[in-house]
Amino acid sequence: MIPTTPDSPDHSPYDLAQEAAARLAELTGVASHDVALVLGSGWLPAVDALGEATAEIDTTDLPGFSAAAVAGHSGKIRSIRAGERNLLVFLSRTHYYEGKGVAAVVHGVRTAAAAGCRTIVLTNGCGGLRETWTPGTPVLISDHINLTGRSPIVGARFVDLTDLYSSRLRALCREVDASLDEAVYVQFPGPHYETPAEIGMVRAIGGELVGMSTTLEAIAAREAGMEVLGISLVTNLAAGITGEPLNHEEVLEAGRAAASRMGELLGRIVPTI
Ligand code: 8IG
Repeated sequence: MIPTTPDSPDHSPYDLAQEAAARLAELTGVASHDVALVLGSGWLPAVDALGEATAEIDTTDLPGFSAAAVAGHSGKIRSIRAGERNLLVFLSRTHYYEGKGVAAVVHGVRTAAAAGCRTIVLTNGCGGLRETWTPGTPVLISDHINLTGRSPIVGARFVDLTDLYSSRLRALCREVDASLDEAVYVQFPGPHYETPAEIGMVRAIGGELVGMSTTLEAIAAREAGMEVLGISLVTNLAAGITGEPLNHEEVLEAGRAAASRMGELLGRIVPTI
């Protein structure tokens, strides 16, 4: 069980991440990693385009991780050697809606930071509000609105979130693929999808991507001093836009169908960052 305050004297979430990183180094044989990636719904098949795996471990072999709960998310961490860099790839994440607490949601991010990563790529599958985004369209996250009402940070630590989603990394992505759009990502707590009225609210507040992840991780990454890139895969139009109900299987299928494009995209972006 992860303590919820960093003030608990002998075992803060930051200490637990240090322990996880030390065990990760032992199990992978890689002393330090450079770039972390978190793969969301639909992104898993893209991992093979990143390079050769030097090790793959179960998240549950590291202190502080519990078992993955969602179909389409496997609880594994892969260490990949890509050119001169060591990539640390989380094939799944802990979602806020699992109810394990905010510290559990960001434990992977803090472990990546403790393992040496200075850059993190947060991916997700999400709903889109722009009708031109057919299922399988990748979109860069330009900023976020966190509707969980929670923070991964506890106590008087006032972390700046200006340019949270690095404009430098976004520009690099657009050099690789000039067709990439950018939009504001809105995180709802989930696990239910939105009502059409809630999607109307998202539009009114300036959001065009809706999902159940990423924002708390991005905040924890910034707190840890990492540069953050966020990429959403729009797997469905948001509720009420098409008039059809949302279906989790269709969402997974759109991800599978987009896998080769996402693999190519990540495979071209990661070497540039
Ligand atoms: I994939 O339409 C996926 N995840 N909140 N809304 C929310 N999360 C999602 C959606 C969606 N699609």
